[in-house]
Amino acid sequence: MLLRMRGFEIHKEYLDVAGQHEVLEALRPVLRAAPLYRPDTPFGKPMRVRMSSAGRLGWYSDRSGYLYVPQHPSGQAWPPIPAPVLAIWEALVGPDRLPDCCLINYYDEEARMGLHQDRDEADFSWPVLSVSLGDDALFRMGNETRGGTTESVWLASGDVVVMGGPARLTYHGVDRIRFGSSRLLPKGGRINLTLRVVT
Ligand SMILES: O=C(O)CCC(=O)C(=O)O
Ligand SMILES: [Mn+2]
Repeated sequence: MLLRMRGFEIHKEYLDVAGQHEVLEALRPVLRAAPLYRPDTPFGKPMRVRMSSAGRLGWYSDRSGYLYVPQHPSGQAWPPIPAPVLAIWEALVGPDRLPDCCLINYYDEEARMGLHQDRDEADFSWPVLSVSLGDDALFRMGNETRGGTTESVWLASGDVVVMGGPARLTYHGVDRIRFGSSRLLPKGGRINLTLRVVT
């Protein structure tokens, strides 16, 4: 089922349970090679989510700001984006240009993500595509500038959101997760993947 809200295309139940497991299995070696870590924000506080990346470039944050870098903090290159993840991009965005980065966010019981824009990429004509796995998340959508009214939707495991066109620079965030609502991840929590064309 496709929901459209504020320019966001929300593909509810895009991945069935088998498809969710396939993506999760493909992420395991990625997270072994590039373990989740907790980045610092430019404001000096650590982020609430734990993060890693796959692809040519990974999204990185520290006290000096946000940037894309070719290596995990360990110094190793990020592992490639797994094929089942690229297949979602090819199906919903197209095969002409594949994403440079798959940012991996892990939300534990306490984690959330404040309202923000994704604007560290060079070309906003490409969408950001988000894949949700595990526990439900309350996803909030605002406007192209800070403030104003917002609307929220619960994202469940297997839901895919395309943030493109008018929604590409729309503020969005995750208020909270419903810990334990899904059995996909053995230890609970939520994984969100965002696929991005960076350069
Ligand atoms: O977790 C989500 O659903 C959104 C993640 C996000 O907005 C981001 O990583 O920039
Ligand atoms: Mn974002």
